Amino acid sequence: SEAKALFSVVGMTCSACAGSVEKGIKRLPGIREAVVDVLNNRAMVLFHPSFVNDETIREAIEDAGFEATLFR
Ligand code: 9UX
Repeated sequence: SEAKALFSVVGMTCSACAGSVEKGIKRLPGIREAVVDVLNNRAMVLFHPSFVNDETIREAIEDAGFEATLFR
């Protein structure tokens, strides 16, 4: 079944920043959907937990250049 994670993402200042985060997340296996909200500093991700987990997604956001913490 599917899992949902919400991350707090610090440092996004424009929609291109949000685009890099979204692209970085969607490159991972097992991602169903990623919605990045630059105004509220959030990233919402739906994923298949047998393929990917919260921490791997968090690291992908960091690799895109932004500090990320699991919000819920
Ligand atoms: Mo443009 Mo967003 O350089 O950092 S992608 S402000």
